[in-house]
Amino acid sequence: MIITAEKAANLLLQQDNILVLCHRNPDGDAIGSAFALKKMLQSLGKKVRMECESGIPAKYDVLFGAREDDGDFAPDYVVAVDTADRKLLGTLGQQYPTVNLAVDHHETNKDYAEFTYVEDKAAAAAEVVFKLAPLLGAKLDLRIATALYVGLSTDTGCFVYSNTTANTHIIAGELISYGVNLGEVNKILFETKTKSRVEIDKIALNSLEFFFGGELAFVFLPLSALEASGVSEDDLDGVSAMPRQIEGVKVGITLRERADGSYKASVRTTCVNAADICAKCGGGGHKRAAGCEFKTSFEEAKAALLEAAKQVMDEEE
Ligand SMILES: [Mn+2]
Repeated sequence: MIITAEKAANLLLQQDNILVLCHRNPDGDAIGSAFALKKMLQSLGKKVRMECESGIPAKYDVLFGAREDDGDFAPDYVVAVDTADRKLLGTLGQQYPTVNLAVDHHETNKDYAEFTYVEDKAAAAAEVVFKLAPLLGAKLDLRIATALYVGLSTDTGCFVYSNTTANTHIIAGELISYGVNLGEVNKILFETKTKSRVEIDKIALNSLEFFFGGELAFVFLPLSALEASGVSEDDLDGVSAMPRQIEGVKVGITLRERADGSYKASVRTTCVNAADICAKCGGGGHKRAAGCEFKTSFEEAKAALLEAAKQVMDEEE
């Protein structure tokens, strides 16, 4: 059931043993918004633990001490942050079959939780959690502000994607006033590349193909290359952004092979609805960034993606 920010805050205020989950293969927004919500609720005297199927990447520990021992207790209330679909919780979705509250910014949220609070115009879940703070009566501090800033800057590509609004900047400005170390945060998030990421960039550029008069760029990352490079999910997100940086490209598709034989597509667009393309293949996401999965052959997955993209590009013309 869809609820308002006020109702979501009231539900949280009634609980004392809370588990905060975020989606597997978490990005800066998933970790930042889940961590910030946890710290806010802890500051109100509640017992709160944060969990993520694939763990918390080390860089978020460097940024705001994201890895900490929250203690082991049986939660009475389960909250999922930045997670549009129960499936994205991975094994935690089976371990905690009832999600009591979802706090999200995905237009495509499946309303899988008992209560769902979505701000679908928000650029990041961090914006949504920021809005909850005064309603909870929780004060921000440097760590919470840094976590929320990391969420905002991750989902807006450092405030350049078209989801960035005046409100995003107003919130960022307030967060910065807590003393967020912008130089360090932005270097870690947007400048530093791992060596394995550079290896994958080489593979990606070599595999690049153009379709539909150069309006669609397609990249394939075979499992052998992914395993040889030791690249992380986080790195792969950066690779996916590359095809649409090319002049004239409206749709960039990165298809990668996974260890179980399935394929994962990341669709990034400049002016075509990426969520619509992925919805035709059973996936979803945002207007400019979406994803879907295939349990078919590579050729079938590629053909389905090209067909879906063509349909949406034609419809929007
Ligand atoms: Mn997000």
